[in-house]
Amino acid sequence: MAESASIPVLHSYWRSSAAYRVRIALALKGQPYRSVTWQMAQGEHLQPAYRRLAPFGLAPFGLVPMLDIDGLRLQQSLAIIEYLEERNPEPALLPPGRAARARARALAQLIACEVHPLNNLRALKRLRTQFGADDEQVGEWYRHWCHEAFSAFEAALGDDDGSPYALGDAPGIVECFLMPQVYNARRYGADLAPYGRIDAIARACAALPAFQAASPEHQPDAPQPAPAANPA
Ligand SMILES: N[C@@H](CCC(=O)N[C@@H](CS)C(=O)NCC(=O)O)C(=O)O
Repeated sequence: MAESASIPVLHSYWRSSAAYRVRIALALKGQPYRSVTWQMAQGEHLQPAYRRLAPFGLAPFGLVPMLDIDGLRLQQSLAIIEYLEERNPEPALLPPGRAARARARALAQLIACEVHPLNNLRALKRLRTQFGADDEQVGEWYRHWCHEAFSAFEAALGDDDGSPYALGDAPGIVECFLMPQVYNARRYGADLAPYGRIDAIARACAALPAFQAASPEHQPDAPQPAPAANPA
């Protein structure tokens, strides 16, 4: 059956790592889309204008992203990416073979389920409002969970097999989840030196146009750099 011809709309925020995952997947698939952005820093994702768009009441927290595609409004980055994979199987984001796919999903979920919820905006805000945590303490919290997850992730990647990517010779679902977490980790000053494979994967991905197009600084709502001063 022919898919709807209308261009998908991604509800996004430039710094949202869950939206960043979906942007990478869309770019790797070569799927054009339009962005509608909600300024999370100003709480726009919590306002009725955004919340009423969510179809299944899945947005008690007004979560970003949401993908409007084929007449559906999809939430949860993993579900969205799996939908894109089933809709347009090539280029594949999941590796061939049940066992390899289970491994890829496990690595993606290590990021999505085990660390990201602990580092999310509302969790970090709660540390401040309920426990009076300051910037330094919030940073410590972030880096603690990031190191726990990255240690497990690095171990789960196993020995270097010569490929610059996590599984196989092309980036896929694992990189969709890993790259935004690395971006956040750098933002919070986590030391990535102990994670050689993660660092190598992130460097390989950063060189690819799909990852560059999806990166936070290339989003329409990202702060624009100040224009260079006119040389006298
Ligand atoms: N499990 C969700 C997580 C979505 C999520 O947490 N999004 C963040 C931005 S990265 C958000 O909307 N946070 C709002 C908040 O914490 O108030 C997914 O994978 O899509």
